[in-house]
Amino acid sequence: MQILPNNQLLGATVALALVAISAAYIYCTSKPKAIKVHGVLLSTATQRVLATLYEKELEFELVPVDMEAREHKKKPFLSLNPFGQIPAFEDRDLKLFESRAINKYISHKHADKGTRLESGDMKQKAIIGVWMEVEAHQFDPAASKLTWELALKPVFGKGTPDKAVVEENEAKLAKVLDIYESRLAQSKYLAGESFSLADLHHLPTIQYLLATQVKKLFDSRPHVNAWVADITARPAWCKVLALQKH
Ligand SMILES: N[C@@H](CCC(=O)N[C@@H](CS)C(=O)NCC(=O)O)C(=O)O
Repeated sequence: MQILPNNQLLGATVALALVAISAAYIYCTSKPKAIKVHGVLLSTATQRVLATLYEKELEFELVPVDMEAREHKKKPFLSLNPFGQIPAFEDRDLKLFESRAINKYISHKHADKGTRLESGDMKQKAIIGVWMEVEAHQFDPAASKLTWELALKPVFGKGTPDKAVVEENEAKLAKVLDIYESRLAQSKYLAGESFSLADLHHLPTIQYLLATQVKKLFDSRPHVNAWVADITARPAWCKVLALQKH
């Protein structure tokens, strides 16, 4: 028995399909995301985590923190990070802070998704671990001070760069970059032939410093220069930069 003529039946089927697709779209886009990053886009530590999430092709929600209102120093933010710093991270019931630890968790949990940022091989894992520590303890102290003095102080209207601090930290960073230059003459990336978290962790400060006088320290070292060009052009990193333009 035919209830509707053929063309009406087709029309009704298409309409039903459209309703179902729209409902699925609305559900997916409005569904609360399991991963939440509490932070701000100008923050280097927040950017470090976002770069990893994009490399891993994971969905997340960026929850803005009103730093001017010192929201990060008050409850309820302090329950996410008792040190009152951004970013803070939530994956359902798991709450983490410290950008590098967050990144290790993400890359471990989602080892097979998106870009491989760590290695299953013990020796390779250890080498990546060494260069992650180098970034945190050798590179970042000088790079962060220079980022603050030369790139962020002007943005926040906090006065002019302190020349002595800049000089001291340029000298420190130059020494670190000499070691990077020899390392990168041996392998394309810091921990070997593949991009890893060890490289990724450098991105936020390098990106800021490229717009300052410190760029010369990268440019003058050919292997460092090629590495910087390579890692700052990664699509995942470009997505982090694009977020800042919105
Ligand atoms: N080691 C921490 C550093 C976090 C950090 O210094 N966050 C900065 C923004 S990039 C911050 O919250 N600054 C405000 C403050 O320390 O009061 C990490 O990697 O997550």
